[in-house]
This record gives sequence, C-alpha cells and structure tokens, in this order.
Amino acid sequence: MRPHLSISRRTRRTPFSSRVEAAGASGYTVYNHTLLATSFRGIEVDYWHLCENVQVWDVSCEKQVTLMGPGANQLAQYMTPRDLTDTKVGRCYYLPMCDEKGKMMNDAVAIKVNDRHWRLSVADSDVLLWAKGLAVGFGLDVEVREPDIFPLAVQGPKAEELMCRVFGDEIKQLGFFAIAPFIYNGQRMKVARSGMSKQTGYEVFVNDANIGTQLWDELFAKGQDLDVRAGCPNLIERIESGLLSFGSDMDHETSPFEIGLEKYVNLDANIDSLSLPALRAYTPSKKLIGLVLEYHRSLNDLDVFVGNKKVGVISSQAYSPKYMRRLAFFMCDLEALNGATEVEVNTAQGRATGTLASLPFNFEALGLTACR
Ligand code: THG
Repeated sequence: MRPHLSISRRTRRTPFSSRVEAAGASGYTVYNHTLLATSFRGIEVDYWHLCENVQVWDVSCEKQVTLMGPGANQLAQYMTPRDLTDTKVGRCYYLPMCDEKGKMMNDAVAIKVNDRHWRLSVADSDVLLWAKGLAVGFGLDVEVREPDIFPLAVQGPKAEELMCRVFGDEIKQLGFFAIAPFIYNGQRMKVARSGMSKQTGYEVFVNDANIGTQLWDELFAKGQDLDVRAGCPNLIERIESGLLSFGSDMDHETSPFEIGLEKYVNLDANIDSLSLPALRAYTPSKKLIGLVLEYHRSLNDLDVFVGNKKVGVISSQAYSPKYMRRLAFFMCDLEALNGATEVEVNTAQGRATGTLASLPFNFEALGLTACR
C-alpha cells in the first residue's frame, strides 16, 4: 500500500478544501502547515491545461503575515534588504527576507495596505514567529498577526476573460503586480495581478470564507465554456518560468546573491535593514544555475558532475513536454565548475550530458522552440 498523508487539525484545511477534493486532487503537500494540492489529472495534463486555458488554485497556504501599527514600516524594512522607502499603496513587491547573516528567511509578495500596515504573503517558513521575535526584541510598536485571509489564484491565458465575467471589465486596468479593491457580493476584497505562474494570472485575497466558496462556485459556473478547472502551482510551468520555491531552491543557509535575487537587494540604500551589513560583505561562491538535459530520462540522483568531480546538486527538476527536455535548477559550486559549460548527471540509462543555462531560461537563445 502506498503511504498516505494523515490529515489533522495541524495540517490546516482551507475554506476551499472540500471543493479541491471534489475536483479530484490526486496529490498534496503541506505548505505553511496548510494543505496545498500538487496535482489533479497528473502534472503534464495539468500543465497543458494551465498553458492553454484557465485554472482556479486554492493557495490559502500563502499565509498573510500582517504588520500593523506605528512600527510596521520599520519592521518590514528590517526584514528585507529591498529598499521600501518609495513603495506605494496599490502595488505588490517581491521581497527576499533575510536574517542578520544575510541568509534567506523567506521570499514573500508584500503589499503596503497603508503607512502603518504591511501584509506579507509568505512562502513556506514561519515568518510569523520571526516577525514577532523581531518586534519584541527591537521594542517596536507593531502588532504581528496572521488574519483569516485565503488567497485564491486564477491563472492561465483565459484568466482575464473569466475574472472580467465575475468582477467586471475594470479587472483589465490592473497592471502586472498591481493590487486594488473590488466588490464581490457586497464584500470588499483585494485582487492582484500576480501568481506563481508566468501565464496571465490574478490572486483574490478572500477575507470571508463563505463568500469565498460562493466565489469559487461562480468562477466554475461562469467559466464552463472556457474549460475552467481546479489546479495548483504546477512544477513544470514553475521551472520553465524560472520561479523559485523556498525550501527547495533556497533555505536558511542561502544568500539572495546565490539565487538571482540580487536585483531585489539595494546594497547602497540608506535604510535600516538587518541583513544589509552582512550582504555588503558577502561574495558568493555558489550560484543557482539552469540545466537542460537532452533526453526524457529520469534521474537516479540529484548530483551534478564535471568528469568525476561533483560540482553541485539539483534543487528542482521536471520534464518539459513543451521543449522536450528535462529542465533543472542546480546549486553550483563555482570554483569546482571552473568555467565548464557542460556537466553530467546519473540517469536510469547511465551518464547523460547537460547544458548550463542562465536563469530564467531563455529558450530561444538555447535554440529550443515550443512543440505546441
Ligand atoms: N503569490 C503570493 N504570495 C506568494 C506567492 C505567490 N508567496 C509565496 C511565494 N508565492 C513567493 N514566491 C514568488 C516567486 C516569484 C514571484 C512571486 C512569488 C513572481 N516573480 C516575478 C518574476 O520573477 O518575474 C515578478 C517579480 C517582480 O516583478 O517584482 O511573480 O505566488 N501572493
């Protein structure tokens, strides 16, 4: 018998869990102590559907750590090396969150609700505990909470059409990473143009569980002709898009410089950020690099070699049916790599050669074209 996941109150359900089950979720993971589906009809079938249609995802596991009070701005700035000085209400900000050693605590999508209120939509680590510790330790006048807000993502090329049918044509005004309030069934809810895919997508921050399930049902009723399906962040699409996953591609020992997040680190900013002194002094010796493998072979292990020398370990990988290659991210020891452009991995059929690629993947530059 295959092992199964024992679900209890500790593995929190969400307002949408019964809908996700009824839609045929075939796999789950636990993310921020909460259920997150990983597949429905199988990740390849789910993948093609996401690339061509529209899906509704229960991403309630993206917990909303809320900082409220006069010290909210100061606490938010302590937690990230990205300069928040000129941040605006109505925009989302992707933030590396780093500790005093300059190591990743989380990568979050943040919104500034107002000058005394930040909301961090967090990846899979206990940001609530860290934020509470910092608030008390620094004596900040700020309340740190995790309110009942349940993000629901609508992703795929037909997402805009479906969202317009439910929320009205004003949805079209939302630019990438913009967020604005919309009224649904008399309830004000924030909607952002964001999500864990590079397809068009939105996230609705559902703040009322009952209205949320009505919203779920209405998305399916109004999207029937668009072939709307329940879905979830898709491993294949995530890797093709070069989106990182906390816990897989980074952990509490990783520097933002090692995973391509340097563009969100403002080394020269005159700000009070816990991690900046350490980050200013740090020179990375590792880097997350893309890997393209010729054949549809499964890997025996995650080690990456140049000859007999191990140069790194794969952190995420999937077969891309669109480019007909296995794609991976691997954490590479730059000194061991010593400028090599080809590496080897162990597959079920023996050693296979892989080509290095910068992230995010540039398929055109790699000479790869989509098969459909
Ligand atoms: N949506 C929301 N919260 C989240 C996620 C989400 N929290 C956890 C996790 N996902 C955080 N990880 C990411 C990673 C990348 C992006 C979003 C969340 C992303 N990046 C864009 C890019 O890389 O091109 C844009 C970054 C930018 O322009 O600032 O979208 O999915 N609410």
